[in-house]
Amino acid sequence: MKNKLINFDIKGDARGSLIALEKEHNVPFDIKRVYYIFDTKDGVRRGYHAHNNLQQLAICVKGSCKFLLDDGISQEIYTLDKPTIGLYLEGLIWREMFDFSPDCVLMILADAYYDETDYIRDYQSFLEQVNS
Ligand code: T46
Repeated sequence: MKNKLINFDIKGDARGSLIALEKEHNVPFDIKRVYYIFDTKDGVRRGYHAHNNLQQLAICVKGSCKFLLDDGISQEIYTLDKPTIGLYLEGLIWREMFDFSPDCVLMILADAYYDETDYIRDYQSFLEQVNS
């Protein structure tokens, strides 16, 4: 899987911490959209889809959650529990997000505007596409 964790430099001083996200410096794509997921109810699992053509960077800016990534062959679980790391998502990857802490704010940067036709929401269709 090409997905990977990116560590961000902290611009810290006596007042506290600051992280800047910039195209090409620590975000490997042109940012067209930012959305965030918060107030996720206990026990909820989200996602259950892949994308045909979308790069994203997921950052848990508060609290924690987990990502299950599945490339059709193997599965990996990533824990996002600090605002200093981002999970880069690209390629044909099935994703599920779970174990959201009550205070979790999951921010996601994307390289394209929202487009429902880019989603593969059926797991069998996803597997067929992986193997085609
Ligand atoms: C992804 C994972 C990590 C919009 O109107 N605009 C948007 O930019 C997004 C992302 C969603 N929506 C609407 C579509 C649905 O009516 O918001 C509602 C919830 O979206 P969805 O069920 O797709 O949310 P998740 O948490 O399952 O998945 C989201 C992203 O959609 C997806 O691209 O990779 O987070």
